[in-house]
Amino acid sequence: MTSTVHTFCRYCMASCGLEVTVEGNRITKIAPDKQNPHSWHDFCAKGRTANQLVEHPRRILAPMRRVGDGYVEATWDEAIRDIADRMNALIDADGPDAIGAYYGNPSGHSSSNVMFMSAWMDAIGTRSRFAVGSVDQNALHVVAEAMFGSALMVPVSDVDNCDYFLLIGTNPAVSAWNWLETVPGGWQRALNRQREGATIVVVDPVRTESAEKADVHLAVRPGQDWALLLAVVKVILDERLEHTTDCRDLATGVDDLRALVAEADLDDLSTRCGLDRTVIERTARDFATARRAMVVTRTGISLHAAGTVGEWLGQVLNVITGRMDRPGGRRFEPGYFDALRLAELAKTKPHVSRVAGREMVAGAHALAELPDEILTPGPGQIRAMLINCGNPVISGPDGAKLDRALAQLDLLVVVDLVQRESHRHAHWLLPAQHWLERADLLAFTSNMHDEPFVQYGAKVVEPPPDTRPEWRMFVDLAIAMRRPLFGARGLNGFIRASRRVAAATRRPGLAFSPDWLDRLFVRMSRKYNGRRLTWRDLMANPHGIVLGPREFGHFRGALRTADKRVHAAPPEFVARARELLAEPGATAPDGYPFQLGNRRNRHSMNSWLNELPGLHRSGKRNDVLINTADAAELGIAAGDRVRVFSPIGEVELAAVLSDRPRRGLVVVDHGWGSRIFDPRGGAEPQSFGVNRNLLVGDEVDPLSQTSTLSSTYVGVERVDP
Ligand SMILES: Nc1nc2c(c(=O)[nH]1)N[C@H]1C(S)=C(S)[C@@H](COP(=O)(O)OP(=O)(O)OC[C@H]3O[C@@H](n4cnc5c(=O)[nH]c(N)nc54)[C@H](O)[C@@H]3O)O[C@H]1N2
Ligand SMILES: Nc1nc2c(c(=O)[nH]1)N[C@H]1C(S)=C(S)[C@@H](COP(=O)(O)OP(=O)(O)OC[C@H]3O[C@@H](n4cnc5c(=O)[nH]c(N)nc54)[C@H](O)[C@@H]3O)O[C@H]1N2
Ligand code: SF4
Ligand SMILES: [Mo]
Repeated sequence: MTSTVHTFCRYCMASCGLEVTVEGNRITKIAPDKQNPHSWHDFCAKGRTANQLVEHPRRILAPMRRVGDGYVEATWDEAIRDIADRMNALIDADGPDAIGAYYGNPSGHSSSNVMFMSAWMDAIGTRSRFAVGSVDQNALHVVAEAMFGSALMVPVSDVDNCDYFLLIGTNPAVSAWNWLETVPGGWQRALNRQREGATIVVVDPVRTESAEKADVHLAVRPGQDWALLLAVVKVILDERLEHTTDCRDLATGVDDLRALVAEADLDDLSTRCGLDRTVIERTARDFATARRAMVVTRTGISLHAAGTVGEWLGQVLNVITGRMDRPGGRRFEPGYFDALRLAELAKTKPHVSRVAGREMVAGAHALAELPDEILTPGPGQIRAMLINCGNPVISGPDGAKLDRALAQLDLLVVVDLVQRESHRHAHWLLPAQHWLERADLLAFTSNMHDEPFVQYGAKVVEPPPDTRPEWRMFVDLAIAMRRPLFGARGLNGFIRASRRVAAATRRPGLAFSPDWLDRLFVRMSRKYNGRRLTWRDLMANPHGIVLGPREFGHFRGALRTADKRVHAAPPEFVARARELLAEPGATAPDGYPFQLGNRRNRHSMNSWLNELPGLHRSGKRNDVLINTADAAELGIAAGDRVRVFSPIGEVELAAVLSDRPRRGLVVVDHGWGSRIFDPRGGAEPQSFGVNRNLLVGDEVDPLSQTSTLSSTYVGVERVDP
């Protein structure tokens, strides 16, 4: 029997609407859902081939326990019992921090995963929490918290009304317009605006696919956007080009900004960022005087030591030139559900890490600290880890050190679809479910859509019988460990009672599931046209519902700062900027004259779709992109084997010569070099390309604790054949 299901893709925040054809329980076709009123416009080959991961030949299909060098299948009862007993024994001996946990990017695309993982971490009381934010968007959280009062307050881009786009450290032509916002077809829409006369400026050390189409490409020195942005702010404030009303009424701290820029010298900043002073001045004037404009910042800024300062100054530009909450600028979308409020309730207690002595950011410690927290003996040492939706050996810094650390754990539990590099030492592999096998209603991201929109992400096929959703694993684990979910007494008993009732009455719907919370959040929804959203509305509209027009005027009221103003100059950011100004300009250390840049591929998703045949030609690897003039000096020709090395590691790849990267920058795609193991069949691991993060050390941006994945200095040499 053939049926059609409408849902949306949960690989990236573009959240493309999908029309999926199913025969029996098998997906035969995935196409864009052109009846989706909001979000199908970025539809790409990753979404089109998403069934390949569902049917991955090496997929983990039942809990698997390590025995010697291999794995054997076990029941869920055995798995949960064994993990619970071993974790409880470690907690009894060493305290709760002996149990560490890491959650990666895909966990955020599920409505229940992170919530119940947090419930479980709260249950056991561990503070050994690590998350993908420290290799991605922590700077955004830190800046949003300090300036707007909530780490989750992320203004969205009003692309269709913008006349001047200043895009910094982002390549939307490849990555889609997404970080913590969903702007469907954002890049195409920006190009449409360009055809209507808008200007697109791309700031990137590489002439990317996006930079190619831009009106202006500013090839900034890697890691020095803060200097460029400070210079732009300086020109605007010195020349009195700011938006006087917003600087007086909406924001506080503009005088502190004035004091800061008075100490900076334009020529010095220009030297630091490697861009001509006249170009900076022109950019500042054009941006400030454009009718409608926005700054958009992304991972190209955040993955550097000055990432938070860069992210902050990007938002400062939006604020001081009157772009917040105005057409063509950055708007606050309230969403159908108040995620900011929930985030306040779910706030993690502050904690200082044992070895590095650093605070948590956005509820977790930095991934860069994880190896030492495992390797350093003493009270609080991590002895067991749970990795949920993550591949931190590939995605995080110094993968070799993390791999060594993971190897020495008493217990490593992995929750994933496939066993990858970070999972090779796992004692237990717990089989998760693909988003095509589950329903999601993403209340937490409802204020990240660029128009008021909601869609119930329907389940398309039934999951393999012995796989489970993550929330269920966390609930069962907490119950088996006899530790109260969310740290709230009574909840475990309630869930168990609901399961007993469901079993006795043979009505599985009576057993607790996160579906209940989704329904509750819908019941709490904001009113549109005088009425609240209902569950029935959602079910009756499988393509999703545009709840109303884009509204302006919600920003001020949504601010969570005590004085309801934007804090334009949080003291810790100003102090850090002064520190950066006092440091001499960045210079390469002896023997490592190049900086290691980074790229994404349209057909890869971080470290996890590279092996799928529908996405990459067979034998596809990552290579190293070298500026043609640099290559000539090094005696490297196209196709040569090249060694790229840093003080902590080396990798070998084929050279591709190009004038796209700035001189002094070599670029290697991230996410490659992850082996794919075969726990069921026992076949040899497969591997594609090399992991460029093996070259990255544990340096972090001190304000956001984000790893400096895009600043590493490396040497480059030809490998003699
Ligand atoms: N050099 C460099 N490094 C980077 C970046 C960069 O730009 N440059 N980018 C960074 C960024 S932005 C990110 S987000 C991180 C990503 O870092 P991570 O999130 O740690 O790693 P991923 O590569 O996304 O791996 C995700 C894992 O989740 C599994 N998975 C997929 N769906 C599900 C699911 O529904 N349930 C479960 N349980 N598992 C699932 C996949 O099989 C895969 O093993 O990498 C960061 N690392
Ligand atoms: N196809 C595909 N799409 C994706 C993903 C994917 O893996 N594949 N990942 C998704 C995820 S998890 C995320 S977080 C987003 C990320 O979305 P983006 O942040 O747009 O990611 P990138 O395409 O890596 O673009 C980052 C750009 O920053 C540039 N850059 C590096 N260093 C600097 C610098 O110092 N200054 C400036 N100005 N630029 C610099 C790089 O050259 C690169 O072009 O993409 C999402 N979309
Ligand atoms: S992976 Fe592709 S299809 Fe899926 S949401 Fe992102 S852009 Fe859309
Ligand atoms: Mo990311």
